[in-house]
Parts: sequence; structure tokens; C-alpha cells
Amino acid sequence: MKNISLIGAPTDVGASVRGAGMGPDALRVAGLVEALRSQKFEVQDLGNLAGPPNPWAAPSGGLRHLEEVTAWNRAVFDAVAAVLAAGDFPLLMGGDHSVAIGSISAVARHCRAERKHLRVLWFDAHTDVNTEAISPSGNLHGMPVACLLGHGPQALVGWSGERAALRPEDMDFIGIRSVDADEKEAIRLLGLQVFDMRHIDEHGIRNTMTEALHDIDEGTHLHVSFDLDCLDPMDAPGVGTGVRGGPTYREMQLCMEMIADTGRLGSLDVVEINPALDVRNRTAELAVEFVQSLFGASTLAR
Ligand code: B3U
Ligand code: MN
Ligand code: MN
Repeated sequence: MKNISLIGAPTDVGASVRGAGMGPDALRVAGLVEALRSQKFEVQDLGNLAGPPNPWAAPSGGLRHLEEVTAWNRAVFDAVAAVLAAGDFPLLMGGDHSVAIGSISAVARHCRAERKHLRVLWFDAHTDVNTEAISPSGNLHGMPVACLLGHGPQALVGWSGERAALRPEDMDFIGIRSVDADEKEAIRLLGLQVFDMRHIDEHGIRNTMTEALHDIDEGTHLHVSFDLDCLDPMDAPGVGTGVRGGPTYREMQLCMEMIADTGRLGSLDVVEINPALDVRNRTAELAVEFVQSLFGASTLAR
């Protein structure tokens, strides 16, 4: 059993709403460390990374806060790479979703060196595949997927050692229900596999996850990038850009349990928790329960 290392990236420089920078502490207050220790894992909290403050500036060249997002991601990349090099499991606590650029780039580099096949499950209401050319907001938390596929601003592309950290076929999106007009075209051109809410409504969460997990084997490193706005905001109100009509608490629990059953989870991002908008830390508490399920907690197993 691997040791789990928690890394805090307390920033909201990639977002349009302030507050996600308090996400790491919300997860700590909700008992993330204790919860994982109760499952008999060795857990170390490496504390929070340091990075620039949020300048709250207007977009320039279609991008908001590129310099700050780059600095935060450099810190995230180095921290995740160090945890992987030590043979431990990196659990990144965001922060807005732009921090997945550094995290997944480090994971991709590690997988190439270890000859593992990286697969990414992107749980989100949004596909986050905007670029500076098409984003309606300029917010970089709407662009991490594009960057990882080799299409974002130069400063955020190529960190894994190859232009693209991932190929479109290496990732699946789950829970999608908000895609910008030009993002739809990007999804089509890239050939991305998107399990949107209609797919989940028609096929059910179990069949959807069976499809998403079908080609996982011993050589797979599974990375979960979990944007809490994937959930229905009735269950998880503490997010900056909630969209109604998402998976329920129960459906999400089954997703997490099915991932745990593969035994291939190798790294995790928990992002976009916004304590300023939450109700008594409920969203962080839910996130802790989901992480417990991802690490194999189940109702009847001891
Ligand atoms: N697609 C919109 C909104 C958005 C994306 N990710 C989040 N919100 N969290 C955009 O600004 O790119
Ligand atoms: Mn996201
Ligand atoms: Mn989102």
C-alpha cells in the first residue's frame, strides 16, 4: 500500500470567482488526513505550496493571470513530481482547476519513464478545453484540458516533455453539462470521449463507468481529476461555477467505488471547492467521503 502525500495549492488565479484558494484548508478542516489514516494509510500532509497572489486583472491576449497561473503550476509540477519520484501517491488539493496542468504534466512524465499507460478521468460539469482563441472568459481554469492536449498558451504546454501530455483517447469526461459554443467544435475536432449528463441519464452511471473503465489493465496508471462542480449543486453548493443537473451524491459514490475496484488509481486532484460559497463546509466534507471511497472504503468492508 502506497503512502499518500497531500499537496495544497491554495489559489484561485485561474477562476472567475474568488474563494477556491481556501480549498486545501477546507479539506483539512473536513478531516481528510484523519479519514485516510482511519483506512490504515500512511498519510503525510506536505502543507501548502507558495505562489503569487491573485491580481484580479482583466484578460490580456485572451488570458487572465497567465503569469500567476504559470507560477502556481510550476510549484505544483515540482511537488507532484517529487512525490511520484519517492514512490508515493500524490493527492493535490486545489485550488481552481488550472492546477491540473502541473499535476497531470508531472504524472504524464512519470508514466512515460515507468512505461505505464496513463488514463485520465475528468469529473466536471465543464470540459475545460477552451483556449485563449475561443474562451469567453479568459479564465485558465476553463483551459487545462487544452493545455494538456498541447493546444493552450505556449507557457503552459509541453511540461511533460512532449508537446501533448495526453492524447484525446487517454481521457474520458464524466458529468458534463456546460460546454461553450466553440468548445463543442474543439471536442469534435479532437475526438474527445464525453459522457455528458444525457449519456448518464440514458445509460445510468454504472454502465457509463463500465464504459469509461473498460480498457484498464495492470499497465494502467489511472489519474482522477475531480472538479467538485461535477456534482449537482444541491449536494455540493461550495463551488464557484455550479451548474444544475449534475450527478447525485449516490451516483458519485458509485463512480468512486468502481474506480477503487480497478486497483489502478495512481494520482488524484481534488479541485474547485469554494468555502466562501459553501454551507457549513458540506462540499469539502463530501469530497472527503468521495476520496475515502476512491481509496477503497465501502459500507461492508472492514
Ligand atoms: N467554460 C467557461 C466556464 C468554466 C469552465 N470551467 C469552469 N467554469 N469552472 C470558461 O470560462 O471557460
Ligand atoms: Mn474543471
Ligand atoms: Mn467545472
